Amino acid sequence: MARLTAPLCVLASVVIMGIVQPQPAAAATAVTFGSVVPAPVSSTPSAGVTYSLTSATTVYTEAGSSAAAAIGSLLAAPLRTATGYALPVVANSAPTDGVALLLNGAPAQVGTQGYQLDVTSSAITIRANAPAGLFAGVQTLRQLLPVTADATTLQTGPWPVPGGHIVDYPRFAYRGAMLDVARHFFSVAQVERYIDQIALYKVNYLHLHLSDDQGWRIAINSWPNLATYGGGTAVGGDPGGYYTQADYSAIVAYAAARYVTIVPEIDMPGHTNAALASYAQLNCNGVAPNRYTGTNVGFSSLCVPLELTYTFVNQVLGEIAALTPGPYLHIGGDEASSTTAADYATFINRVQPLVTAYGKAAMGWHDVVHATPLPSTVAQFWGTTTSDSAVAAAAANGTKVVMSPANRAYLDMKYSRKIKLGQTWAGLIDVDTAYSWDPGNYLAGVGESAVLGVEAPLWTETLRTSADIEYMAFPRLPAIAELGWSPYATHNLTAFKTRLGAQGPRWHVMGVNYYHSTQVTWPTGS
Ligand code: TNX
Repeated sequence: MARLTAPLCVLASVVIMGIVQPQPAAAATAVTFGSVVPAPVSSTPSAGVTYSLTSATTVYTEAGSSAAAAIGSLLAAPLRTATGYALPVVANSAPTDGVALLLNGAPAQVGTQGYQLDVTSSAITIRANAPAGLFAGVQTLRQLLPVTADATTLQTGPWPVPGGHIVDYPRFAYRGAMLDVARHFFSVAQVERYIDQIALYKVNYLHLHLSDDQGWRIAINSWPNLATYGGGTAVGGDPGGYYTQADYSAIVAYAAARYVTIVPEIDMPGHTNAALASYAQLNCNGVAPNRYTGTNVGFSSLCVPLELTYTFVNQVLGEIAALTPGPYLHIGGDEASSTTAADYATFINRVQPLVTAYGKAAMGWHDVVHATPLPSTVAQFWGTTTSDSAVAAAAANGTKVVMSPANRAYLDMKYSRKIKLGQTWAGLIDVDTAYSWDPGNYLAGVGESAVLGVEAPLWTETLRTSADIEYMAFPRLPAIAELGWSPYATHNLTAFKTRLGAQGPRWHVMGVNYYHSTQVTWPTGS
């Protein structure tokens, strides 16, 4: 298994006889106002100005806002661990000291997801128009604190934050990551760990690929065998697993508290062997296939002429919709090579209204544009070319597109031939390739206004552990996250490699297993 030797000198602590010995100052000087990922819209450092977090610091949150209070607690909890300070969270809408998370006084310009952050010698003030913006501002603040603030053990200060002024808001509304929990199953705790990691980079959607040929991963009460039988397998004969509905709801709630919306995917009509194996009556020939643990694609299809297929799909979508507060249900639709083109269109056109009847919009891999997309349907582009006439025609007709070009944004592609994890079918993707494209000006005929956002999918045929996930996601996920958040005017590969490098010591203290790409400018000596 590919593993990284962590940089040795980036930590502001050394282990002596098993005890972490804090080494002050080193990390405290490392953070600069210009090292935030994703790059803010505008950021102005105040030379010579520093705020110091101390044992007297209070976290103030907008009075009357339980959301602001909850964000304050999410900020304070890990800081208490690292600093040892009490850091009480107190309601106060007009404080004059401490760290303030306020829902008043933000510029209208930052919208509902953006924020304004001011660091003076006496206070840190984050102002937003809505809680999502406060949460985003807190993620920026975390990156302005010394690296050791992210440690999970007590560290020695000081805790300086560089002074300055940031006004920041996203370029695209949808900034996603996808985790394939079907090829390999990942526990609730593992998914939550990934949510924490993506939220740090202002990713606000997590698409969960909940079903595929190799496994069905969510309990459906009306079709119980899907999970109990269809969930029992994984690629390579590895252990399967599934989320109970309570598990899924726990993931949804954990994500929501971090301003991440879950997009559940039931992939169909292809990629359905686990379902077809679980219920013989769903098969056109009435015979259930064996369960499948290989990695081929395109061999399975729901039975399009069969009426029971739509009862099944409707009940599955109904149960998932009831557990999903987010606006999208992803219906897959990719690689349906065992479904005729006519059947494919029939199927997608029958399923889209089932989704909208539950008050949701359908998302689908961009293959769905070969059916007739409803106005609310979102197409997720996963191609490897920069032109696709069918997607362009759909976009011209109003279909919104999420950009996940496989040769840029697929986190399961290898960085280089040398690494063991991952695949190569869409090419090798190191940081340059992941970063060097413009989502709003990439696919012919799909301009900025047709692009809802970007998503970095992580398919898990070759991945089994959280360490595997992290090795593929870091450092590329922050590159895709930056393309989704930052104005293209900030796009600069050289500067990005330095900002990205500054994240390395943070990942190290957080225990994130990242790939030490030679394309990144890691801090000197790391
Ligand atoms: C293609 S991309 C797939 C998945 C695989 C992935 C591996 C897409 C919509 N389908 O079934 O897991 O390649 O990279």
